Amino acid sequence: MQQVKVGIIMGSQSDWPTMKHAADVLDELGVAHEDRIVSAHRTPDRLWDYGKGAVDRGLKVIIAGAGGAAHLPGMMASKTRVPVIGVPVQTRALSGVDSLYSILQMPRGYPVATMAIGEAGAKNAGLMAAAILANEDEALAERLDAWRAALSASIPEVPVDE
Ligand code: RP5
Repeated sequence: MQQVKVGIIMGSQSDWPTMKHAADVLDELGVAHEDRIVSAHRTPDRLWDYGKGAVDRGLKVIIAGAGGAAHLPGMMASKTRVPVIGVPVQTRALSGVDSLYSILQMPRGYPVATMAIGEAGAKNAGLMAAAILANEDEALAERLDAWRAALSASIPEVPVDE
């Protein structure tokens, strides 16, 4: 079985429809991942244990998605040196701008690589994680190059009336 190198964590079950876009693109690229609910506010001990064990368990990238007062990515970045990619989940009250600012404005010293709000951000987080791993994995690099070429080829040159 493939060693799991990507951890996808999220603050709530309600984040999964967004974070699934990260999982799906990793599946497409043949990258093993684990998916967990880890909440900064509701399960702080779980967050701490996850961050503490991340290096020893062989995780190379953590994708962390949360909404509202989205402290999960930043807290995880404070607990482990495994790179954290943050995904701001779109919220009803403030459309995800709250999530974005909560994740983006880290104090110097503990970076989080922050993606766009919502599904596009989650998908890009998966692609970013794959790109990081592809630096040390030639077969994955080839699959990622092919994925990017296919996307490029799917874009028509001339617009049509719909
Ligand atoms: C955050 O609060 C979660 O990341 C989620 O985006 C948001 C709302 O959570 P639920 O009330 O839907 O569980 O911690």
